[in-house]
Amino acid sequence: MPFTLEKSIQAFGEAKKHIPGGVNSPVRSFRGVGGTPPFIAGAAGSRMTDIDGNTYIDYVQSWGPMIVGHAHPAVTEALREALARGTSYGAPTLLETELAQMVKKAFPSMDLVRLVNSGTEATMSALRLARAFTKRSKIVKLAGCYHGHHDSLLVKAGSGATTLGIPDSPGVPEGIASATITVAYNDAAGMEQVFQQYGEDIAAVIIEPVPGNMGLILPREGYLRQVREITRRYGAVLIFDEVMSGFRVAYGGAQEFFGITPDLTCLGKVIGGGLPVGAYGGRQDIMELIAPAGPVYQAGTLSGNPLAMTAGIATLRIIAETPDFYKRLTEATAKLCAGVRAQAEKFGFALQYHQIGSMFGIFFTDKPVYDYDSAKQSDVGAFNTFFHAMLEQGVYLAPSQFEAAFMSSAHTEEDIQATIAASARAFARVQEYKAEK
Ligand code: KE4
Repeated sequence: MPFTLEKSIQAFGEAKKHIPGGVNSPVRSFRGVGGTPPFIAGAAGSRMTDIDGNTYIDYVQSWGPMIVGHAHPAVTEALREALARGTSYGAPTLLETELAQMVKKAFPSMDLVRLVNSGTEATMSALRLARAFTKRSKIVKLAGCYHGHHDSLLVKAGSGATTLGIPDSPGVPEGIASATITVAYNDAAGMEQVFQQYGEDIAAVIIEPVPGNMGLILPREGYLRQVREITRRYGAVLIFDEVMSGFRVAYGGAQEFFGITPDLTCLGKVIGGGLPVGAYGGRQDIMELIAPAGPVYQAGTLSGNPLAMTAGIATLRIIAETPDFYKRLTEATAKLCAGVRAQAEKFGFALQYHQIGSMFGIFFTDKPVYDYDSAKQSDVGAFNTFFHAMLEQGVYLAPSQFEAAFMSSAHTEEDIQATIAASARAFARVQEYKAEK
């Protein structure tokens, strides 16, 4: 059946009449890569099917949550049973305690855990908490890291590397943006310089220990340890935003993988199994400031929702009960990357391949990528050409050079081989693109 997006094109036109940009989250609009986003009709395992009947091997997985694959029978069965007991009570349930205990088991740095509805809520609340705990107002974020859409973090670097932030979106007040300092990732000297200049006023550093929002970037040897040492020396709270890396890089996230203990951790995505869940947690002496235990207010109508808890518990249980879950997932991811790399090298493309656990990313540049500026050197046109050539062959990658891709335990050897074969034809298209440039 020839590849067509005819029905999605119509659906996108209709959606734009009712929803800004036709989507409920900007990156889904394909604005980064051009073209029309397929409207998805359903998904199972490693595959998604759109309303035109095209089927895709899915490496986006709802941007991370679907690590055991779409519509896993154990998850859907647990949800079916939970549905019969109602959808939300606005009152405590045993499920919330169970999920919190599972999270604490995987993340021993989290003495207490508060469940919320999104990663944005988790990071927003963690920052408020860090400011309350330290009685300081400034925060440090890393250029290219994304932590959700709350005002304090929709900020970009000012003119110099260590100047106070300026808004990265209309609607963010200067006063809030200027309390956020942006530093380059993988630059410990720059972090040290910021603390020498503002250290006594810095409440927290919030960092994606393994950034997945500027493409997948890996920390240099010792970098995270240096950040931990600097924040401890100045009494600033170290917040690991593991919304994406948590249960992805390892069961215990990047903090387990690299052996670093943050003061607070933010989670999301996988712990909801595809339903809306976020979480933040960490040191008892900090978390006990959170209402109603303490004075720092944070609340949510649907926080700890029984359906979301059910999907998260079922997902984490599958992971915990599958022998060598991460070993096999990491090996499958490495096999895919090696196969794609071999195809690229046949065309003489020296691209950058990053992989850790079940996360991977390819940068269309022959130069090393270690932070946001170097990531922006990538040939976005080449990536976009590759993206669409893969999509038309039934491989669904993240619609942006500056996102990460994900492998799930539902992906098969056949999926991997089909993806590698599709990449050969996609690189041929990239070669044509380069010849026409
Ligand atoms: P949400 O509010 O979207 O649940 O989480 C925000 C967030 C926080 N921290 C990290 C490290 C994240 O990656 C995210 C959200 N990730 C994006 C993908 N780049 C979600 C996709 C989207 O925005 O639609």
